[in-house]
Amino acid sequence: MNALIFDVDGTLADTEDVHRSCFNAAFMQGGLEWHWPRPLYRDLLKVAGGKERIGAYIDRLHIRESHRKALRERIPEIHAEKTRLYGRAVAEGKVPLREGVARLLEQAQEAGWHLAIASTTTAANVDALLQATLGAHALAMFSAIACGDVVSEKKPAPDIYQLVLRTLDIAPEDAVAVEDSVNGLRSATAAGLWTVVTPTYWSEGGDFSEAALVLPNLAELTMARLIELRTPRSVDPLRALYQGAW
Ligand code: XBP
Ligand code: MG
Repeated sequence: MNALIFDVDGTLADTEDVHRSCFNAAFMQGGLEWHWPRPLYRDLLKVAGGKERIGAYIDRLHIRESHRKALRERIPEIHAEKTRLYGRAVAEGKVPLREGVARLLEQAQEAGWHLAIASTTTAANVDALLQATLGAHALAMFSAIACGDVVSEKKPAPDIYQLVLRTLDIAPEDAVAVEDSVNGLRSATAAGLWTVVTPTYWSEGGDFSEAALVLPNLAELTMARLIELRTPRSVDPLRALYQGAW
């Protein structure tokens, strides 16, 4: 059996601006005078994972080491508030699925493929997004959901994809990953996966040279086309000779 493994943030939905607003709101509620405008957030996205991203930001601040240490200790509390705010925003329907996603999920199921999730984001965020966009039974559509801190090394390390492959008990050659970012692509390809990339504003312009396919969105991809692209074409020697392919 084959599997289609989806990243969440940027791939299933363009979530990052809502993440960004929730980070900013959590900073304000925590009495911190931090604000992440879009260009800064785009740069900070090079660090996968919200807690790690806050840590990277604290590391950039020109402050005393004792102050830095105190701020670092506050990361779990700040991030928990950000997660609460994000879950509420998603449940209110603020984040729709990207174009083509719902149809591709449906076609993959019809074709008898497993559906799976490999994400850096917190599990509660994934649950909230899937249920708000695909309905109450959304979680049951996926044969494996791996996210957040279940692995010690987040993307671009291959761990999260390797975990999904182990859970499904399938080889990388029998799966396809769908990603939106350089970190995600590196993670999936390091796990040996054939990867489709659909960038967003937050990830466009990255080096996607290792991707099997780069598309502006998934509206351009059908399951039939994906299966065709994945299947190594048998060469008809006579036809190849006439077409000068030898
Ligand atoms: C997504 C992320 C996430 C979100 C924030 O990466 O990096 O960290 O921005 O989520 P990917 P949390 O799409 O490559 O998995 O705050 O829950 O960590
Ligand atoms: Mg992503």
